[in-house]
Amino acid sequence: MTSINAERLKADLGSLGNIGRRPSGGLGRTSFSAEDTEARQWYFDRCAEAGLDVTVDGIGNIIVSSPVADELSDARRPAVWSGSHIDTVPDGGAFDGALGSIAALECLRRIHEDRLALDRPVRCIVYADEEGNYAHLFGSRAISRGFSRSELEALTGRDGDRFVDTFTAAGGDIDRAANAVLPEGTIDASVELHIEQGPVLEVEGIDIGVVTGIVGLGGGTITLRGRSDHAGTTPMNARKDAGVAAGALLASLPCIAAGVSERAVVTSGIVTFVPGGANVVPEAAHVTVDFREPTAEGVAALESALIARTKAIAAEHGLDFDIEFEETVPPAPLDGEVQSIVAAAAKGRGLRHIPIHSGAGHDSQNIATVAPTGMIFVPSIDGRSHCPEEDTKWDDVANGGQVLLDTIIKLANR
Ligand code: HGY
Ligand code: MN
Ligand code: MN
Repeated sequence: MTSINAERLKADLGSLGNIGRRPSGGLGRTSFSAEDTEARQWYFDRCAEAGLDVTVDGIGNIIVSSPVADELSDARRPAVWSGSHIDTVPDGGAFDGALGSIAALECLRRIHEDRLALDRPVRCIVYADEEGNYAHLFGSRAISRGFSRSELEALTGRDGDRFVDTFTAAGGDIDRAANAVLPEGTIDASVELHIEQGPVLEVEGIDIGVVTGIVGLGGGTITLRGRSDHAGTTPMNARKDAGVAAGALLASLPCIAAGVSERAVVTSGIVTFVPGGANVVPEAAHVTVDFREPTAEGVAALESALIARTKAIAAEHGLDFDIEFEETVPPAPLDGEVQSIVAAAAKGRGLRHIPIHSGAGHDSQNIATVAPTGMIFVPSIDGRSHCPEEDTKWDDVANGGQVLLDTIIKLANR
């Protein structure tokens, strides 16, 4: 059985984890930013070092192949894909996405180095903008569902930049981006290694999570529009204060989630007041919302509840409002056969494993719409993620990498 080079995997995770490091100790590699571009160049260098071939598709996904392995396999057959992302949330951790991206590269390097003759070719992928600076799970969505040119032109990032401007400045071509959908049947099967980003595996003393499905999610921006006034001379009962209305909306989020189900979650991570003066009653408040539930009905119910609550608050405060929601990303059940192969791989390595549902969104939920797809989780220390404290034990990193390699080989030869 082929083994990963765990030391190399660990070293690569360590060096990628130094790119985009913030004073807080967290990582800031927002997609298509200078830090993300530096990380992508680092990744290209690792591929070149290993003698692997790299292409970048129309939306910026990086696709890696081994000329040696392709020579030995039937390169005309659809490929087994594995990968994740290397962009991060604004102050994120060193394992979210990076683990699955580097481990997939390590698997392809080992297949390449050992000249494994597999029945199917293997590709490792780095998906662009998984963290949704422009749209949730952007890169994998663009190759599975696609974005029209007008949709791409309407996209803006967290910092208010237009996607087309940032993307073209980073060397992207919008015409290619609008035509990035994969030809049907390109992917034979897909498997992604990822940290759990929750507490279950650690609390239950489990090594490997065999992911059964991924949560559905939606999001966007709710804008409440009032009137700017002097903070000192305007009586409280004469205001159209968008800030106070935004506060009422934020305070109602727990109740909105509980009103849908125990597993529903709603988050607002960015609130912007306009004009943003401490002594000015805000005329507008832009409130981002991210909402999730394991079922499509639950996601739809959250969206309707947020709209209804916004309408009620706007009426109560005498304000106008706008709501701009992205198209929701459907929940994805993962493939039964791939799950069994992951479970058998974990068992084969003497690792404790359980089925587990993902409350985090992943590129795999888009890829699952075009190919049989599975995911492998490893424990997160204290269940923390999307923060500088995000951490995973090196033994778990090595276990995850090995189970990923065993799974890829099994998928390629099944
Ligand atoms: O938001 C998520 O669940 C993922 O990290 N993009
Ligand atoms: Mn993430
Ligand atoms: Mn992730």
